[in-house]
Amino acid sequence: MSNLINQNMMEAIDWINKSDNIYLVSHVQPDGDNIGSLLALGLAIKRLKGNVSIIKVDDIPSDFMFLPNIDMIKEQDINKPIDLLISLDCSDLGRLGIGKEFALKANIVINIDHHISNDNFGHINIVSPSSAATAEIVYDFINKMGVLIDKDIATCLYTGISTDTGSFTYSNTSYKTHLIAAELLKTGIDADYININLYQNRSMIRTKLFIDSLNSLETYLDDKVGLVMITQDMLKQNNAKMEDTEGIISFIKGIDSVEVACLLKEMDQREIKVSLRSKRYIDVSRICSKFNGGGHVRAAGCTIYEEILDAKKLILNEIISNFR
Ligand SMILES: [Mn+2]
Repeated sequence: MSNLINQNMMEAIDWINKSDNIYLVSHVQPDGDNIGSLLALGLAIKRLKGNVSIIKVDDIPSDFMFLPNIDMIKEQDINKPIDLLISLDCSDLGRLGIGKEFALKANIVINIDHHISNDNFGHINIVSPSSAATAEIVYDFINKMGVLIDKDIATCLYTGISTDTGSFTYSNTSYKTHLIAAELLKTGIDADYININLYQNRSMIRTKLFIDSLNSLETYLDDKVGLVMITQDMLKQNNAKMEDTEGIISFIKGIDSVEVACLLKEMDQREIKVSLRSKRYIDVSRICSKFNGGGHVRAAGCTIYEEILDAKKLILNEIISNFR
């Protein structure tokens, strides 16, 4: 860990110790890393201070309802005083959704994240792009707080790390990732139970949407680019929700010839959420930054405010130009 991060962590812990009314928040469209990080740090601060509020900014995907103390994440009253707000796994205020209002109201904002595109919006910024998951940073942070990492906290951190590394297979997985995972396993968490809940729990609705989406797979550049579009019509036909697209993009990336996997999600008629993954050499965060998005070198996203076929053309052009 760098000196600066170390120093900022100590300063952040100082603020936690001297603040009442502490709020935690993370990005909309939650994933395992942000929910795991929220609950882990929430539990740790609760141990230390007796009280903490976690702001619910979006619906929690059913995949994560098994996590201990998941009901700590709930809608909060913006009219109450906010001394300290800690944002987790979020690169900019805009991605906090309703949480942005809370952040603007807070006296102090601490920003803990691992996205390379993080714009350091906090008063204190603990941003470590070399960390595979925000949960890795939170692991160090809780240790520095002097709070014991028990089974509940470990289950949440393990979920964050496992989901953000694709079960320890993505290139962001480091020796440190495994060291932390080993320490978490040492607490006696039930990794089987976590894995079954995370990875062997796909609903039939999701499975049918999956089949449908793969039937519409398009490939470009001698199959180096694989692309799938999920429209509102497809969701309706399958009785599915947008969160049911989970897993599709990594399946496309799993095709031998594919370097860049692209998933377009029609959130609204002129609001297309684009997810990109790359395997070896294309920097997808650079592609997404052209559309005001961002993320990581091998996993990034952006939103294009066009109809889905126009959005497809725009993102494809940008992807293809990155192969030259
Ligand atoms: Mn993350």
